[in-house]
Amino acid sequence: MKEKCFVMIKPGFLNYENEIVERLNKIGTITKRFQIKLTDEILNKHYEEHIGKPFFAELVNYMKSDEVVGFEVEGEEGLVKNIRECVGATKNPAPGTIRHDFGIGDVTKNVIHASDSPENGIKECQRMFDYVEMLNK
Ligand code: IDP
Ligand code: MG
Repeated sequence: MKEKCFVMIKPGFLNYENEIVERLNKIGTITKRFQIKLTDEILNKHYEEHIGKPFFAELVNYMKSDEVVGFEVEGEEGLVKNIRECVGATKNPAPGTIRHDFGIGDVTKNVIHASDSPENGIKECQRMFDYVEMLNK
């Protein structure tokens, strides 16, 4: 079964887009891209599972502070797992991962987002690219 993953370069790290794309291209195929500043409304949906957690306000404030770059990545079974491995852990990412290699050792400002399951990959790509398309109408 084909999989989709939503990947997003977080504010302040867009200068690493080429290096990040090079790594993603080894795992899957980038089929869509946007560059935009996100709002509270869409971030509340995207990070819904974290509403009420102590880091939520800081996370949303950071995520809307500047432009992000979003990608839809497509690939074969295992795509989402392989992208998550390439991205690295939320805390203390290992050397060789995107979060380690381009990061600044900050748990919130951790370079990149990637969907955590094939189901969420489809949902997040749909939501984000529908949103951007709606803005462009
Ligand atoms: P993930 O991005 O590795 O999937 P999640 O647990 O889904 O991690 O958390 C979403 C985002 O919230 C993280 O990427 C990070 O930016 C932020 N975050 C998660 N846990 C913490 C925390 O304990 N302190 C501060 N920020 C956090
Ligand atoms: Mg997550």
